[in-house]
Amino acid sequence: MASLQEKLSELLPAKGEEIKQLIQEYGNRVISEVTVKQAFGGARGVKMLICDTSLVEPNQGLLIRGTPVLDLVDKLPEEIFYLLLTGELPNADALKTLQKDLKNREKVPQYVWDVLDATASDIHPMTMFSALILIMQRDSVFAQKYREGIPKTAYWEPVLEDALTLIARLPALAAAIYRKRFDKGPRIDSKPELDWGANLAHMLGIADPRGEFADLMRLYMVLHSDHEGGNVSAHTCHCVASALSDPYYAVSAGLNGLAGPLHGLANQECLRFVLALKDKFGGVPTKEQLSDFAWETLKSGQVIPGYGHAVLRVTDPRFTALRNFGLKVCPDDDVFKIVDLLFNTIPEILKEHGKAADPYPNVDAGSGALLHHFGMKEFDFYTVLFGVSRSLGMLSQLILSRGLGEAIERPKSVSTSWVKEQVS
Ligand code: HAX
Repeated sequence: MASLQEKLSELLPAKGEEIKQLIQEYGNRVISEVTVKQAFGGARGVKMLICDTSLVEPNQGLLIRGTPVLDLVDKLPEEIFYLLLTGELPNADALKTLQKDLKNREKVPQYVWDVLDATASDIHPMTMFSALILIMQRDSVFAQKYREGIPKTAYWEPVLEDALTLIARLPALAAAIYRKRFDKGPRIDSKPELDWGANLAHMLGIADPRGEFADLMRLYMVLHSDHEGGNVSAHTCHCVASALSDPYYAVSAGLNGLAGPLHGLANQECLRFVLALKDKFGGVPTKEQLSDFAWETLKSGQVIPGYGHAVLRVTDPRFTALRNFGLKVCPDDDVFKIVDLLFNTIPEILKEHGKAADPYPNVDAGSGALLHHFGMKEFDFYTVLFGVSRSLGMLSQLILSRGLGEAIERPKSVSTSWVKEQVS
């Protein structure tokens, strides 16, 4: 059975050679330029990062290694991790090997539980999640091997070790945070026979007689896994790891970016918005009521959460996947109905409002309603689930970065007066 380690040992040298040649032949060719607006505007659209795991096409949405995400919705998150890293879906043997490897690494050390048990229970779940990952830095094989002086060409191997251990432990960490933070009772032990996503569902302890919540967790983990290299979480993780900080430091940092309201926290803002609508109108509003509410929100200077995107210019296919799931599993749920009504109303309003470059729903517009349907009503927790999934992408990108010997990030900054001089 070929392991992920063996597969990468095969792939990385050829890829490294391809990049070396590209730099040798075309190292001075220009692939992007930066306008003043971009320099002050979050470097939007500036092509200055390499990411081979996935691509976000403005008119198509997320492609994982070239495959549209909507064609991957029936895959397991473990398969997606393998795909992100290698460019291929694993065959049955390779999947089994990866799943076994993850099972062998999933036990969270007691010192981590001691830290969780000692934290105040009103700390935000994302803070707990990021902190526990940071605490596990103590176990970093990469940090240890680096101290021992391994060669640069071998960096990726202990990074992969750390990544697999981290991924294996994330479901138990997330579930334990949920149970502690929201008084759900003691931690639930992992079940050896369950796949990674179903095990997360099991350890969260949500009642799931039909296995639909486990299906949702698998889907959720697939959809949120990666979104190319420039989003705040992936880019932060990449930047921190480029200093050869180990995966625990880097993923914890990436998650701190994910915790922002314009990024991963948007899913909880979205549900808050939907529930505010439901409260105000005592159920599903009419299209007119919803439209008035949306205009009030916009006129008060707030954004409509779950709508708009820095790159996308169409309905996010990840939203479509979640909506399809909702239409199958909970079409009559009031909260889901409001999400659907927003989908049919907001784009026209945002077009008329005339500001948002993308008036369509992003992934965060629908995910909260589905979690809410299954009784997970603690929306402060939602970004943790996003984080478990996004770690798959951040870590694949990180392993490849080390495997391909990428340099420390150090773009040049300039002052406002320098810009003024340039343009005058
Ligand atoms: N409602 C109202 N106004 C919006 C808007 C929305 N949903 N989306 C964008 N705009 C406004 C912006 O605030 C901006 O206004 P100003 O010129 O006054 O500053 C203007 O439209 C242009 O912005 P943009 O170029 O379309 O969008 P950006 O690339 O700057 O920002 C955001 C993209 C996702 C941050 C933005 O669309 C937004 O705030 N959306 C709502 C929050 C949200 O859903 N975030 C989740 C994004 C998905 C994600 O990354 N998840 O992790």
